[in-house]
Amino acid sequence: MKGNLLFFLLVVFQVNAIFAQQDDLLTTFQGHKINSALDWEMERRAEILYYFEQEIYGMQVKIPSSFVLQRRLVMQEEVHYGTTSVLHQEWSLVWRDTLKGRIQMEVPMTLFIPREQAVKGVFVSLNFYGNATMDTLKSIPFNTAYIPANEKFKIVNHQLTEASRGTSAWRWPIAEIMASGYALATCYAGDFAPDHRAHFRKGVLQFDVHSRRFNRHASGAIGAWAWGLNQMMTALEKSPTLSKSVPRIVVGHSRLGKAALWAGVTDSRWDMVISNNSGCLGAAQSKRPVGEDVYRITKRFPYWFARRCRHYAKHEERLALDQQMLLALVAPRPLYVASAIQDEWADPEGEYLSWCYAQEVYALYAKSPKTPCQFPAVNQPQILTGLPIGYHVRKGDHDITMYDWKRFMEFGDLHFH
Ligand code: GTR
Repeated sequence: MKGNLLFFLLVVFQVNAIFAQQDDLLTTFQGHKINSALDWEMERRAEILYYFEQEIYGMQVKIPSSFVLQRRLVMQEEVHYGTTSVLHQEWSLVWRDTLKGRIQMEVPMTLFIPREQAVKGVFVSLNFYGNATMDTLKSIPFNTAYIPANEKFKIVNHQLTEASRGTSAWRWPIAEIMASGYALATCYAGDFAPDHRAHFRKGVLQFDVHSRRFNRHASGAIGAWAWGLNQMMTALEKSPTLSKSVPRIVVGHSRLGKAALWAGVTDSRWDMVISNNSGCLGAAQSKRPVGEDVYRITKRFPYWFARRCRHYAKHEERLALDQQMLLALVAPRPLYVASAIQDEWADPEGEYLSWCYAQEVYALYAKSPKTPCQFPAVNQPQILTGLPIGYHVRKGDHDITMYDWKRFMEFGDLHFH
């Protein structure tokens, strides 16, 4: 009885860590000045990562140690995109509980690898409506998890239909990616966490040890998507057709851009991190009163974040510093942020500012030239030799387009060759 009461009190009055207001990325919550990359990593980086776990995205997903990830090759074939010969593989990622001797979760992964040249890098990305929407290839199986209703993608009764095939192909310029020598792997985000407030726990979060109890710091859907991306990398590392030395690039658009950033931050195996139009609680500044704010995002999508995140709704002033803290956690690895000028909801200039302010941490690692924080003109990408971070704002609206992918590949070419 006493034990229960104590547990109840602990749950209800969870003590929140105090994160002091900051006006400097390089000053710790305790007021220590950071002067070196070592101090950054040992002190400041660690506390900022903890801050984002506790306050925004929730603690990193942790599944029971009896679960093992296995991969099964379901199908492979040679396909052609223009003159490029491509190996198309369908994988099934399986989490088996070795204690219970049963499969707890199964996620299909679609992989494309250019065949006739050394692979320059592999883009790893989640999709919004199922793998089969990215291309018309009949050999891509249908995901069976819940899919949000959407006429544009021909989703009927929350499932894919034959007419869904290739409906998001404009977002996946496979021909260009393959011709440029990059591989591409994708999974459906909803397999890791369905994008719905009533269903989001039906993916990995049902096994997350932190989500088991009433816990306002447990992960939301973004954390589950990030976990999925990190697991995809683990699966790819074992791939016989993709050498381990191939650089791994995590990329995502919009809500999945937030997830790509969180994956890049929580798993240092990523060699490059790309955010496309990630907006509020992605790359954008939270304290700039432009576009989406914490109140609106947590009201509409409360399940994306830790429950604790609602504490900042209409109270952005309570947040420590701003989202440059998140971007800086990628350092010293190459980071690319992409915006679109008409995407006002994501606040392109706010995305740019976080990117620009994060340079302070990159400067601890190398004497890289810092660009002054001046919002660039549309379609004038900041991809410069010696600069570990890249940025562009393109013309047009909220989307991920050929223009964006071409810049990502230029940025990859610059850093990996
Ligand atoms: C919007 C949301 C944004 C962004 C976007 C998307 O409704 O407010 O934060 O994530 O969805 O994912 O397309």
